[in-house]
Amino acid sequence: MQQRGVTIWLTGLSGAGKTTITQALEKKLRDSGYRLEVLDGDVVRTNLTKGLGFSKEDRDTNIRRIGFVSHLLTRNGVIVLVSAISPYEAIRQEVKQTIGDFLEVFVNAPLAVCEQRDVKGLYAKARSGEIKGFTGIDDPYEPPSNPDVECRTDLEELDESVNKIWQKLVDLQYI
Ligand code: GGZ
Repeated sequence: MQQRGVTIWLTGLSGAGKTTITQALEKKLRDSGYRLEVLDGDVVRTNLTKGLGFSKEDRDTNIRRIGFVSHLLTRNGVIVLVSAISPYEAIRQEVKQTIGDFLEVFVNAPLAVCEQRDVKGLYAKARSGEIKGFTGIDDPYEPPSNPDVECRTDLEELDESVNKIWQKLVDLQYI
């Protein structure tokens, strides 16, 4: 199938729902026959960006590398789903400029909600000081100033979030 490449970049706090939305969107796109690739921060950190930590410098390196691979795929007609906290606005903008065909999706849930979900118990560890520099606790998260799509995962159902992104892709004629 002839298809246009685009990077769909999900940014948001740990536990906001980036991976859940990514997996649901991935299934919907695959079921419709689109070629795509998923780059999840958590997974990428075990190979492409293995060894990097969570300082600002390392996070920026992580995002630049993910952005580099996303660019290669996007320009070859692949739909790329990126799921990474990507807490810094400037580097997200840099990647957006480089890739061009790029949608920034703000996966937004209040910190209190993410902390309550605490799927992996990381917030509890961050609060107790066992993990230092945890995004939202003692490390910054800069919300997107002008996201292409915003998903309020504390207020909307998963289907609604996925459909918002889907509709944006339709409107911009990527699908
Ligand atoms: C934030 C951390 C940290 C710190 C480990 N801060 O929710 P998760 O667990 O499964 O995904 C998070 C992941 C963050 O990796 P990213 O590549 O998305 O981050 S960034 O975009 O900022 O480079 C979280 C876990 O790693 N984790 N320590 N200190 N998240």
